[in-house]
Amino acid sequence: MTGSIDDKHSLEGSETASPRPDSHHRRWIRTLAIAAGGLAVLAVGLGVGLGVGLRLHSRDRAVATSVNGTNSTSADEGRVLAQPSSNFVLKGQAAMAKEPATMRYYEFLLEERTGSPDGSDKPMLVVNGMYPGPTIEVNNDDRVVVNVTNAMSNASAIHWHGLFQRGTPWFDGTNSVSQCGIPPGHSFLYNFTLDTFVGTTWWHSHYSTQYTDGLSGAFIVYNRSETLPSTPSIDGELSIQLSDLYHRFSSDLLTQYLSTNGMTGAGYSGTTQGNEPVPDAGTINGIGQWGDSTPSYTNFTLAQNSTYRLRISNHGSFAASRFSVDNHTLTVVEADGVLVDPYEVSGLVVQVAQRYSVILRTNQTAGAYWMRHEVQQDAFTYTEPGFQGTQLGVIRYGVDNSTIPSSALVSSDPGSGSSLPDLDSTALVPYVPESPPNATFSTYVTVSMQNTGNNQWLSFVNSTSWEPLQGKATLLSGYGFNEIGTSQADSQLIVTIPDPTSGTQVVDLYVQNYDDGDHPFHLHGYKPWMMGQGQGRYQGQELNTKNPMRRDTFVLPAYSWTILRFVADNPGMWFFHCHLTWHMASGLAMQFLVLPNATTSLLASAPPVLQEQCKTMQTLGQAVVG
Ligand SMILES: *[C@@H]1O[C@H](CO)[C@@H](O)[C@H](O)[C@H]1NC(C)=O
Ligand SMILES: *[C@@H]1O[C@H](CO)[C@@H](O)[C@H](O)[C@H]1NC(C)=O
Ligand SMILES: *[C@@H]1O[C@H](CO)[C@@H](O)[C@H](O)[C@H]1NC(C)=O
Ligand SMILES: *[C@@H]1O[C@H](CO)[C@@H](O)[C@H](O)[C@H]1NC(C)=O
Ligand SMILES: *[C@@H]1O[C@H](CO)[C@@H](O)[C@H](O)[C@H]1NC(C)=O
Ligand SMILES: *[C@@H]1O[C@H](CO)[C@@H](O)[C@H](O)[C@H]1NC(C)=O
Ligand SMILES: *[C@@H]1O[C@H](CO)[C@@H](O)[C@H](O)[C@H]1NC(C)=O
Ligand SMILES: *[C@@H]1O[C@H](CO)[C@@H](O)[C@H](O)[C@H]1NC(C)=O
Ligand SMILES: *[C@@H]1O[C@H](CO)[C@@H](O)[C@H](O)[C@H]1NC(C)=O
Ligand SMILES: *[C@@H]1O[C@H](CO)[C@@H](O)[C@H](O)[C@H]1NC(C)=O
Ligand SMILES: *[C@@H]1O[C@H](CO)[C@@H](O)[C@H](O)[C@H]1NC(C)=O
Ligand SMILES: *[C@@H]1O[C@H](CO)[C@@H](O)[C@H](O)[C@H]1NC(C)=O
Ligand SMILES: [Cu+2]
Repeated sequence: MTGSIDDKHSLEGSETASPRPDSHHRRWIRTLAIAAGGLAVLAVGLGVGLGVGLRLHSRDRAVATSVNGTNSTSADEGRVLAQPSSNFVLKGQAAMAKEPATMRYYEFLLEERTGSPDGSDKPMLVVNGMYPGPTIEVNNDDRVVVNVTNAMSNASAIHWHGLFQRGTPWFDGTNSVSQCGIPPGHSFLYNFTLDTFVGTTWWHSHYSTQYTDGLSGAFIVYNRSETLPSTPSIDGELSIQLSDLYHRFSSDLLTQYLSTNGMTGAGYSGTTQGNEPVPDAGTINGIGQWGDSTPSYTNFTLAQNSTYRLRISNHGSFAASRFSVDNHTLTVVEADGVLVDPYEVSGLVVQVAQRYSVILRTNQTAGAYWMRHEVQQDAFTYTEPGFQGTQLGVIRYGVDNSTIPSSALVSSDPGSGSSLPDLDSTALVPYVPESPPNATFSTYVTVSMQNTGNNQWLSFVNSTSWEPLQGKATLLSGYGFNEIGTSQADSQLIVTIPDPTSGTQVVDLYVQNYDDGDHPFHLHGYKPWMMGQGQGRYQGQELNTKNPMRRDTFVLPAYSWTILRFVADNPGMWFFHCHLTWHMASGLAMQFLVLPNATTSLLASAPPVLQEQCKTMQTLGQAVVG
């Protein structure tokens, strides 16, 4: 993020009637300072003595690491390990239901390594030497403890997408919002329960564009007694992780994206500024095919005449992903952790950060079939040389486990699993109906992308373009050293939902997308209802109060309005942002401070390491900005 505060001011001057939230969050800062004063003194005391001396670079690290799922040794030091396909065969709900409620402990070691997911070497950031990182599988009554050790040269933070973090908002893993970043050479212990979340999700770095370079993995939360709608027994479960793939390191791409000449450079004849980086390829479970390299495929050997649940997630940074399995109908039964009425499709487009479960029946002729990941190109604004959008994996049954589908079918079958149309995500209906309560609080924001007075192409929510504040976290503001300065606050749009004097706050969030692009937005801490959406401006159209779809990641189409509703009963500072990494990094984000009084009370039990790491990050200063 290279935008300066002055750019924001110049833009703000060109807008009218945009009241700033300053008064809200200044009051928040004051309230917190009083309530947390005692804790802050303790925390600052503990923080003394930590500093740059603990910085560590991955190449200096000599220790062999024992990790979850695989071990790294000196032989593969510096290379990303290919995960065997068997790592994506999940334990599954039936087996997990037999395990007692427990604490699930994981160790994550974050490192810089060279990988080649599609046969082309590239710099990566990975957990435990693997891409994708380890799959977390837990029951919804478990406690999850993840010790994240940062052996990279920049700070980091790991977000558990879609989980609510009720009572522990400081474990949400969002840089500059819930924590200040885990400094290089430091560890941070995430320790949380699952509350009401059940289903398919994922974890990823929430520090700058780091997850683009590989810091992501699946996170599956099982419910011991879950039975899927109209699905007899499940014989097996698979994790299918889709992603776009860039050959260049994300921070280089980001610098060029934000530069005046943009991705295509000064000599390009078309519009160049603001064109998002176009990926080179894509992956299924970390494996893709590109160029002349010998293709490798993720592959599953399944049992014939059986029923499988495929838990699909899009870990991409920019492109939506279409998934299909040749000659097979897929039945959608879950979206973002919400069971939905069964919906049979030929294929489905999964937006960035969204998840779906589909049922696949191995009821066709014994053989090997392509799983297809078509990297969606509709948002691409220029041609990336060598781009390869069709990415394949193998599902086979009733044949030898080395069989792969006929190469003639690589491009001839468009992935029409059947004659059915693809998923229309707006037609999804929650299987367990809910009627949203009436709203008690409403807020309105606009989304836009604009050129600033300083000729920078940035993203805006109202008149703010979000910037992470080095060594600060808005949730923790008020600890003395962590307050947000007035000038810095210009990049922070914080809407405060006040503590109700009685009952609960129910928030309507009305978002107007003024941009010509679609944006997959994600709200942390909640799973809002989609009350309504339409082209143009909202003009009082009736909202859907009867069992609207609820999910944590939803698309705001170009030039459209959307109304989301959520019961604001989870105190904390919650990020609301576009999930395309380029857009988030150019400012497309805001925050909700939900119930400031209740949040202040909670913060009394926040671990002191949060403030220690803020202090360390302030000491490191600009040396490690992400
Ligand atoms: C965003 O700006 C609009 C005017 O464009 C204003 O009505 C609205 O209240 C602003 N929202 C916030 C949260 O400040
Ligand atoms: C992950 O690895 C750690 C250290 O080896 C081990 O203690 C822990 O039990 C493992 N967790 C799982 C879920 O396998
Ligand atoms: C990893 O290393 C530990 C300790 O050396 C060993 O017990 C374990 O079996 C290894 N795991 C794998 C998957 O090789
Ligand atoms: C987390 O891992 C680091 C690095 O191995 C270790 O030094 C630290 O003690 C661990 N923290 C906890 C709470 O286990
Ligand atoms: C995790 O948090 C719980 C509840 O605060 C606490 O009892 C437990 O000791 C913590 N676990 C670790 C490993 O710190
Ligand atoms: C699978 O089902 C088909 C049709 O019912 C049957 O002909 C075939 O023998 C079955 N195959 C196996 C391996 O059970
Ligand atoms: C799969 O479907 C295609 C037509 O869509 C057909 O040509 C092909 O024979 C089918 N393959 C199998 C193994 O049934
Ligand atoms: C296979 O299962 C699908 C549902 O997944 C069903 O629509 C189709 O009719 C079945 N085909 C056969 C040959 O049984
Ligand atoms: C393939 O079959 C061989 C021999 O039965 C077995 O050892 C191996 O584990 C199988 N591999 C897979 C991926 O199923
Ligand atoms: C795919 O299957 C082949 C044949 O069983 C196996 O050699 C290969 O390792 C598999 N690929 C992966 C990524 O596991
Ligand atoms: C909710 O709002 C609707 C429409 O404004 C109204 O008819 C209904 O009575 C309200 N329900 C409650 C519980 O207040
Ligand atoms: C929240 O805290 C503020 C400041 O301490 C106080 O004035 C207000 O009454 C509190 N609100 C509730 C609902 O307790
Ligand atoms: Cu966006």
